Parts: sequence; structure tokens; C-alpha cells
Amino acid sequence: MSANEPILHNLKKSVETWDYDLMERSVADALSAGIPSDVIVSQGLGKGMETISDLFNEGRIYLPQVLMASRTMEGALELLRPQMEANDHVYRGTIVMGSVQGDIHEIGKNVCCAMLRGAGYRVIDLGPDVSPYKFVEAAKEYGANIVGGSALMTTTLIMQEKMVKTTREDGCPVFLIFGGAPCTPEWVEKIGGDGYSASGAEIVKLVKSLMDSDETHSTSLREPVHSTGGDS
Ligand code: B12
Repeated sequence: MSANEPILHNLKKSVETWDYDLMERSVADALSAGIPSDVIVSQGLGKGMETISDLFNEGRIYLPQVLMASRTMEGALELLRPQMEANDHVYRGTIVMGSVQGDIHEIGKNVCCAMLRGAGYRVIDLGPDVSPYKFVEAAKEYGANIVGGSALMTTTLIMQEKMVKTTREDGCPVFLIFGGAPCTPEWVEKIGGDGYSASGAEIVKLVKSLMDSDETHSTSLREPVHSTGGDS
């Protein structure tokens, strides 16, 4: 067992039991032990959120508990923000992120933002419930390379398609990437998106591969890129 395992275990447990004090102590322990923030998120806190999703899906906990776990996770991401943004002086690109219109779920999107910031990208987080038009406006305002839309409900998935239509009609030259529980590589291909990733750990690889392929800044003739590995 590595020396970091008890700390990662406590990070996971703090989200599973929505124990805010334990979360604050464990994040402090993790940072003093020099655990990188992407590992803190993917192997500690994120694992706890996976348990919460499973318990909720199995009907063993209810929305109030999910909300408390979410708040614990959000609090941890906020504490990690300075470390995640420490290398922001040399941006590798600009990514606009948001949860699609009608969708207030943002934990997964926030994990993705944290991972991307940690990997040296400038991330403009538009928050939850973002209209396709607002995505396009922000992409133009910040000169984004990539725009990412998160959808957690089958009912809001359609907004990802609207994002593609609105962006392409506008002619805004960005790559469009999508994710969220009901989103699949097949769906992204069908709606004409540029990439899909199943997790925050994989989004960094996805973004890098799109940035590497972006020689022309053209939005046409792109092959979709999919990155489907887990957060482990
Ligand atoms: C937490 C949660 C909530 C919290 C959200 C808190 C917050 N601030 O985000 C609260 C309690 C507020 C909530 C509310 C609701 N929820 Co809810 N919620 C969940 C739950 C349990 C977990 C979601 C989560 O955070 N997962 C953990 C994160 C880390 O994983 P993730 O989101 O999948 O993100 C990862 C990947 O998908 C990917 N990714 C995510 N986004 C993106 C974006 C891009 C660009 C890329 C590349 C990748 C990517 O990377 C992420 C990190 O690894 C899910 C269950 C589930 N199985 O998903 C239900 C779930 C999504 N909720 C559901 C519902 C129905 C609701 C409500 C309507 C409930 C209600 N009756 O009021 C409301 C939503 C209202 C609205 N308009 O949006 C349903 C949706 C069903 C459907 N139609 O598809 C689910 C599936 C539960 C269920 N089984 O019924 N919810």
C-alpha cells in the first residue's frame, strides 16, 4: 500500500459521507503530501462521487444526500483551484465549458474544468444552463479553440445538437466536444461534434489530440475523436 492511499481513501470517504470537515482535512493532507491535484480528483474525490451516483441510481440514497455530497465535492474543487491554476502563465489553449441549456448538473463539468486547468489550459467556465447562443458568444469573446457542452439528462442531450447547429451556422471556428452520462461517441458523431470523452481524466487527452490536429483552424472535414477510458 502506498503512503498516499489512506489520504486518497479519506478523500473518497469524505464525499461518500458528505463529511465537509474530513474533506477539508484530507485535501490539506493531500496537498502537503504533494499529491497532484488531478490525482486528488480522479483517484480520491471522483471515486466518492461515483459511489454516490451508484447509490442514487439504486435508490439507496435520495436527492438531499446527493446534494450534500455534491457540495462537499464542489468545496474540494474550490480548495484545489489555486493549485490547478498555478501553471496558467503558459496556456496551451482556451476552452469554453458549460452545462447545456436546461441542465443544472455541473459536477462532472467542473471536474473536467479542473482537469483541463491542471493540464495548463485556460478554461472559461460558463456554469450550468447555458444556451447554444451563449456558448458561441463566449467562444468568440475569448477566442476559444474548443467548446465543451455537458449534458446529464436524456431530456437535455438534444441541446448538444443545437450547440452544433448554432455554432456551425455562425461559422465560429471551434472544435465542439461533448460528454455527460447519456452522451455517447455515436451520438456525438451523429450530431457532427468533434469529440467525446467519458471522463475528466480522458478529456485532457481528447483536447490535446484536437489541438494537435488543428493546423488549419477549419471546422470542415474533421474526423471525430473519442476518448472513452475511465477516471482511474
Ligand atoms: C449529483 C446529481 C444531481 C445534483 C446535481 C448537483 C450539481 N451541482 O451538479 C442535484 C441534486 C442538484 C440533481 C438535480 C437533478 N437531477 Co440529478 N443526478 C445527480 C447524479 C446522482 C450524479 C451526477 C454526477 O455529479 N456524477 C459525477 C460526475 C463526476 O460524473 P459525470 O457528471 O458523469 O461527469 C463525468 C463524465 O460524464 C464526463 N463529462 C461530463 N461532462 C462533460 C463535458 C464534456 C465536454 C466532456 C468531454 C466530458 C464530460 O467527465 C466527467 C468527469 O469524469 C446523477 C446520476 C448519474 N448516474 O449520473 C443524477 C441524474 C443525472 N439526475 C437526474 C435528475 C432527473 C435530476 C432532476 C431532474 C431531479 C429532480 N426531480 O429535480 C434534477 C435536475 C434539474 C435540472 N434541470 O437539471 C437523472 C437524469 C435522468 C435523465 N432524464 O436522464 C439522473 C441520471 C438520476 C437518475 N437515475 O434518475 N442531480
